[in-house]
Amino acid sequence: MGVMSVLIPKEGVDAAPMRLTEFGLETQLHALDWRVERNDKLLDCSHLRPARDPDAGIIKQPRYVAAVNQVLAEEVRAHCAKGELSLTVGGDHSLAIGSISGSIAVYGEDLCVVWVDAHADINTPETTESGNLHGCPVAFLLGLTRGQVPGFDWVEPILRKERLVYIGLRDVDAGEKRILREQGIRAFSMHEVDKYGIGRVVEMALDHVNPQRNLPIHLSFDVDALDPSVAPSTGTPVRGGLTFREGHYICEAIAETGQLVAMDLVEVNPALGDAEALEQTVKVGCSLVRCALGETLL
Ligand code: NNH
Ligand code: MN
Ligand code: MN
Ligand code: MN
Repeated sequence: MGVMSVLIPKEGVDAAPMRLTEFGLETQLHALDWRVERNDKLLDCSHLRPARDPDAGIIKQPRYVAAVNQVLAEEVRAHCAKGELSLTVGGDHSLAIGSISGSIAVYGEDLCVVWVDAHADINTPETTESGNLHGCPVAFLLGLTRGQVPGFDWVEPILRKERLVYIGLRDVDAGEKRILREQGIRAFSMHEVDKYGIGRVVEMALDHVNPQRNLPIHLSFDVDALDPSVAPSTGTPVRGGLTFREGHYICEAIAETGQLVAMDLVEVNPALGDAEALEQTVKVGCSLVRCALGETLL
């Protein structure tokens, strides 16, 4: 089988990549016949932290997050350009600004993004209530923020909203709901998962972004999409989430398309919860990646 790389940012949830590695992610991928080329350039991002990084309005650490993402974008771009599948293990979801900038630099407007999350992460500097950039990556990628946040002028907002689809939403801010409505972005919340079942939801989601199943897919998987009983060690757990099987089904169905070119696994936070919660969350993270990379039940 092909080649992949593991790229590893960044702060707050910075212990997660090592935990997944310790838990055997690389070995598990070898067992699935992947050659793994690990890229540790961003395992420690502290050298990228500027001496002074004052808030930009309400936005926290804008220059630092921008600098890490700029490096990440180039690393992902280089891996994708070699035809490798790029796996970015986070870290928080702000890293998708860099990872998707990298994959889209290679695949262009064809790139489809399947965003699996309890949250829409489409806040702009105007709508964000928290000032956390992990709640804003999609707005950057769609060009809803251009020029407003220091450090991010390198981002080429070329993701097309027709190529973006959400699964698992259930905690969407008022401003985000307005943006989703105004932009006409397709989203399958937990309501649709309950109504149609995960099989039909994934089919409808792929029909929307990738009707012929011939376009490259970037899967951005936030573990908080899963129910907190399944993935407890995460920063913003929201009840009523995807079951263990629903989460894995999404990954399996995307693997079946044969079009996965990049994946993010984000928001595992080893600092939250007890040892048992952490082991459970890390294990789930590893198995989601395995399923997306071709592990089957039979
Ligand atoms: N919407 C909130 C914010 O913008 C929460 C985002 N938190 C996440 N997103 N974990 O996936 O701050
Ligand atoms: Mn976070
Ligand atoms: Mn997220
Ligand atoms: Mn989330």
